Amino acid sequence: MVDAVVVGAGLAGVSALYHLRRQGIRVLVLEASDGIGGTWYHNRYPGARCDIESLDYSYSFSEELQQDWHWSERYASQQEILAYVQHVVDRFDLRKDIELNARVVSAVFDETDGRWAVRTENGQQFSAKYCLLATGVLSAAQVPQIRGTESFQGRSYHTADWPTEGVDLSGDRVGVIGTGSSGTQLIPLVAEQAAHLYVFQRTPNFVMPAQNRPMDPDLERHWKEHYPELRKKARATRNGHNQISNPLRGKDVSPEERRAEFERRWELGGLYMMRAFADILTDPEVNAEAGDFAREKIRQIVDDPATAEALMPPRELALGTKRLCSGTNYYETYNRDNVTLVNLREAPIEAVTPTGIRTADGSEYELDVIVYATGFDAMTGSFLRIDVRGRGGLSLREKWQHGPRTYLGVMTHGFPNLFILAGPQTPSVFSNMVNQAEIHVEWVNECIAHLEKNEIDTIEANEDAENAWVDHVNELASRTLYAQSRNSWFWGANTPGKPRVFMPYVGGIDRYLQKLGEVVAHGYEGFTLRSRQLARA
Ligand code: NA7
Repeated sequence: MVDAVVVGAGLAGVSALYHLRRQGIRVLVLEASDGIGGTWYHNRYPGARCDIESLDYSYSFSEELQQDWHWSERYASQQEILAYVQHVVDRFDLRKDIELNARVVSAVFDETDGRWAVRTENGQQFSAKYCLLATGVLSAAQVPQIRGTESFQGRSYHTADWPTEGVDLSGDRVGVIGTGSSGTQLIPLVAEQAAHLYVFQRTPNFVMPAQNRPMDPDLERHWKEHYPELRKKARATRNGHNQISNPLRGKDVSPEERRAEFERRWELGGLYMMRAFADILTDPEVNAEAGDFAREKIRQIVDDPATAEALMPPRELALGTKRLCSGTNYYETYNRDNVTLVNLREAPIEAVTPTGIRTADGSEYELDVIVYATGFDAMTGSFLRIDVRGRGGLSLREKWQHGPRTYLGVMTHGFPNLFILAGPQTPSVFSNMVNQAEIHVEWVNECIAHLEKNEIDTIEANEDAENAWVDHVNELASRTLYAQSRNSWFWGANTPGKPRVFMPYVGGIDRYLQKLGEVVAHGYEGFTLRSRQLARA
């Protein structure tokens, strides 16, 4: 008998276990796979690396942990983040409450006893007062429906489901489909191994140089001396980390100053370009200039002008409205003799054949290996793959059929005591995910403490508060360039049949945190708290 079931043992699930257990809640974490670490367990493809700096992308709950842990690089590799999560789990003795190979298939709220019945694929059933979904926004891998995929006689891999033992590609003819964050990180490393690499590119993305390097000892010392204030500072920013943002608006400075700032951002690397100017995501002209700057860089780096042209993101794709990629030697890789860019905008993939890939212009690419770097059913996929049912048998899939509906991203009306961690309608993917996860876990932890202390049975989001939050999320997004470039997973555009609804919250971590705090200060405003005897709004 447990008090809370947490679904998923990624960064959010592990944090939830740590916090809830400390307040005496009996917790069980159910994890579908055979290892801990969530996205960092599965995305083991060569080059997988975080695009938020490692010192920021880490838990803040233990001063000893942050003092002891040493990050070896500016941006941590997948292996290092995975080692970190496993260290945390061992250090705080969390493993004993995590059950692996326990894929949750359904979670059903029973109104008679006010508890959640959670069932796994292998038939286990658990009952808990609270159910926390920590299944991640980028965890439901997406395999495209391309004719003939099953007929391929070579080897196929998805970046988000990379074999634990690794893959030897030396001497192989490899085709990579997809040039998002995963593809653009992977491509330079595959090119070094493969006999020949064919990159099948549908939409060219903006890829910033990561400027990764070994950890600067002075920077690490500075962080270790000032962790509490740097964590606090991160929470007072829009994006939940300490990357330098320029408060100036691009339109208020001269073209020369804008250019100098773009150059500086290119050197700072990675996502820093997103913070070049306060209006980079709202002023089309400033954004277009940043895009032109990046296109010019591509032209300078790539030797063959036709390849450079094909690698340039189209002008209608505002910079950053598809998640900006952060890579190492990405454009340089196209100067290698063993790399060919296949421009799917000219001729899309027609079929996967037993021996490779055929495009619509009749070209046949003979391959030994196909790598699908084709992303995720993002933001909602992992939640909706579970049959979640609330009051009166209400199905979450049905409720969200036209897009996610939540109050503060943390709960959804009709589903008492169901908490959604770092999911849709939160800053999540626009922020530092560890910070976002911790913010949610702290809020839920405090909420559960409040319920327990006051002998309250259930908490549920009110419909009107939820409607207002959904409107607010949409309204903020409509003021940005995201509203004009809808071809991204932020809009569900990459998943066939998914409604085109903008899913993340663009208001920023700072504003979001303030709202979470206000709701609590006003006695859980917008929620209904019920106990056996009385119901009060
Ligand atoms: P993304 O960013 O969704 O990228 C997927 C890529 O796969 C993208 O280039 C897609 O092209 C391409 N794709 C998808 N389906 C097809 C088909 N059928 N044919 C050709 N190309 C296809 O996923 P990632 O894993 O790279 O990154 C996801 C997030 O993880 C990332 O944003 C970071 O936040 C971490 P499209 O752009 O749709 O034309």
